[in-house]
Amino acid sequence: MPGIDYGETPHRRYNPLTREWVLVSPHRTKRPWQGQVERTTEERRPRYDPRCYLCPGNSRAGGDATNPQYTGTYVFTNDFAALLEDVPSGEVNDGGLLQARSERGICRVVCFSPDHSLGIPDLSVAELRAVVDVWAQEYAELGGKPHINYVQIFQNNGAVMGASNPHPHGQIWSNETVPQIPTVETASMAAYLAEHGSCMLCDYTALELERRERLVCENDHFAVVVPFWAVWPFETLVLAKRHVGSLLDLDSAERTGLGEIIKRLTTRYDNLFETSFPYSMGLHQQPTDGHAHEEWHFHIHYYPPLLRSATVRKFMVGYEMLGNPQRDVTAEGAAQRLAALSEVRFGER
Ligand code: H2U
Ligand code: ZN
Repeated sequence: MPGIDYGETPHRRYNPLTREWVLVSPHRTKRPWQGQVERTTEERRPRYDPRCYLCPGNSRAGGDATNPQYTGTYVFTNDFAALLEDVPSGEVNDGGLLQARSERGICRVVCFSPDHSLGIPDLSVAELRAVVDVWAQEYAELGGKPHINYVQIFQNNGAVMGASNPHPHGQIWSNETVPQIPTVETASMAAYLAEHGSCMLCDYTALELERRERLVCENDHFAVVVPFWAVWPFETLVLAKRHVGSLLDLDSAERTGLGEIIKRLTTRYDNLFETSFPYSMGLHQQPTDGHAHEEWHFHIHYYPPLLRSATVRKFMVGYEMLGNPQRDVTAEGAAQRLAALSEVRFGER
């Protein structure tokens, strides 16, 4: 069979990490748009907000706790944690249809900066490096506990993605059971290693660095691509150039490189629609279940919902809830748009 004209022909693409498919309908980008396209005005925030439960010195919503006068990053156990350390262990199994298991875990909140007014692109490379350091420290500490087999570090950025507060912060949920998505990724990477004798994401990074059609930006240590199989319009994948399983395998230059690439990527995102760009992002690191996980290749997923402006977002509805995800703009088209943007944030130009 001949190849596919990705920019013209409806086709399906395979995600080798999650083993899912996405329907790509490039011909639909020509369809008329009659919805609203608004510009949002940037809300200016104070550097300290007396009502913010994450600002230094303020008391939290959870009750008794008060934040210290922290000057860098600050981590605390989530006052409304989804997972708890102390739960009675129990199991329901009626032979198939009804299965349940108690689950133990620890949830933390990470404040990236004491300054309430800052977004991620406003943080300096040194400040972002400090965030990487605190992530590494938490991964080591939580993952080192015998009953914690997986540590998920993530950030909801912007109210539309569920961030409850504009103060720069992220979350960590860690628990006994490796969750679904990293479980599938582990199986995929292990099967690839067994079959090819090489790492899936090392090979994928090399492919993208050679072709460059989906490359957004890179530095010595990381590459950012809109993955071939992206579902969200401007989804990106941050790939470590070296085969590392977690932040703990990064040397000092690589940790700084990670902070730098996060700053550059989020600046590009903000410049795309000249707005503080919403997203959920998360680090995928090897499970902390005591196995070596040679197949694991550290990466970060960015899932932003915006489609065509600061106010027009993609919804995963209809066919996508019932069949499989679908996109119109190709990954290559999205990558070219992101690659063409400035790395100086629009407000500062
Ligand atoms: P999000 O913005 O991603 O929701 O993260 C904020 C977290 O902070 C959220 O999980 C917690 C919420 O439970 N939180 C506290 O732990 N203490 C508080 O005083 C308020 C919010
Ligand atoms: Zn604050």
